[in-house]
Amino acid sequence: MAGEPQEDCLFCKIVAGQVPATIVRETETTVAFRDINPQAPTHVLVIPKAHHKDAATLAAEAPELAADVLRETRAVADEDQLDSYRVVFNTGAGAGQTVFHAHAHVVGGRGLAWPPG
Ligand code: IU
Repeated sequence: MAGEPQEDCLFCKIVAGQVPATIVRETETTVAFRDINPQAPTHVLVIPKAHHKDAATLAAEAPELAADVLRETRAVADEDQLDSYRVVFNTGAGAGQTVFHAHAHVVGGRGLAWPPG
């Protein structure tokens, strides 16, 4: 069923406390933790606690939860005192998505080029 935890999902395991992560914020519906392979001084992932495989599915199945995730990206940026930052949802393997539980990358703390690679 949409949103149910998946046994083989790494991020569901982080939500359940079964896999360690450096958690920076948690709300009733979301968790934010530092990426284990940071690409910038701030590189935090914001995920919904419920399992949705990517941002498109999340927006379609649970739009209020998608808004919660987006709101939390701002809170993460505030916590790290970032005026400028980038929010990225890699969506699909061809765009670099490797973990199929929706997540927003919050990246900042250095200059960011555009277009991205
Ligand atoms: P992607 O957009 O699906 O490629 O992002 C997945 C991210 O999850 C990637 O930046 C990894 O470094 C990160 N990550 C993590 O933070 N903790 C983990 O245990 C694993 C991946 I596996």
